[in-house]
Amino acid sequence: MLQLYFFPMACSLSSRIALLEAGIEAQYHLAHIWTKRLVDDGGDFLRVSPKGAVPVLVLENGERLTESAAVLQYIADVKPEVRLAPRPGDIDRYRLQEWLSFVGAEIHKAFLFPTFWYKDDGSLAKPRARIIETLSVPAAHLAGREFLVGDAFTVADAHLTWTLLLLRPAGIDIAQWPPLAAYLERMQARPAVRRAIAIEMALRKTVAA
Ligand SMILES: N[C@@H](CCC(=O)N[C@@H](CS)C(=O)NCC(=O)O)C(=O)O
Repeated sequence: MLQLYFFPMACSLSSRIALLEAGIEAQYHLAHIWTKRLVDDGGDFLRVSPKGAVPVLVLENGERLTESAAVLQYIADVKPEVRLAPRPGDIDRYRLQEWLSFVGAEIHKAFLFPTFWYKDDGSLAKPRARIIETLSVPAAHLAGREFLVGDAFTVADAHLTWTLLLLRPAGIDIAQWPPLAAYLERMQARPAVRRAIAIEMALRKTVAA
């Protein structure tokens, strides 16, 4: 069985969404990303992954895979019939990777990570100004489109959805991009997305911020 190391409402949420969307049963382990301890048994998360970051996916053969873009595509490829990713070789597979990179680098690491990691120590003015321009890119893309890639939900939607959920706590009002606000509402209406959020919001209360 696949195993996912996660932290509630961190970027590993998109991997949980993908697993639920695909109907893949998995074991979940809560890794505390600040203390680097495993909540189950107090073990050292750095022994699971020297990166000390979630997500970590443990494959059936025991290999460990990190980095959301890789983990999400792996999950999609376990159940190709669910079509959470276009087939390898299809131009849309590269579109998917294009969006996974954009979400991971330009939204997650350029804005969300410094905002939640460093809090506001006065150094966040530039990322805050830039995120407004950054988010106008998916907003324009999603005007008149239901999903990021093609005409069905993919793991890129799971990943963008996670970042959009964190905008409010990061002090950014999504209402300034009506296509993004409507997209987030549609994504949150999906049973797998709702369930993933409910599970992790309940667990969030058990870990100190
Ligand atoms: N490039 C990685 C970034 C993973 C990442 O930054 N995860 C955060 C949670 S959203 C984390 O575990 N941070 C702990 C740390 O960096 O020490 C990915 O896309 O998966």
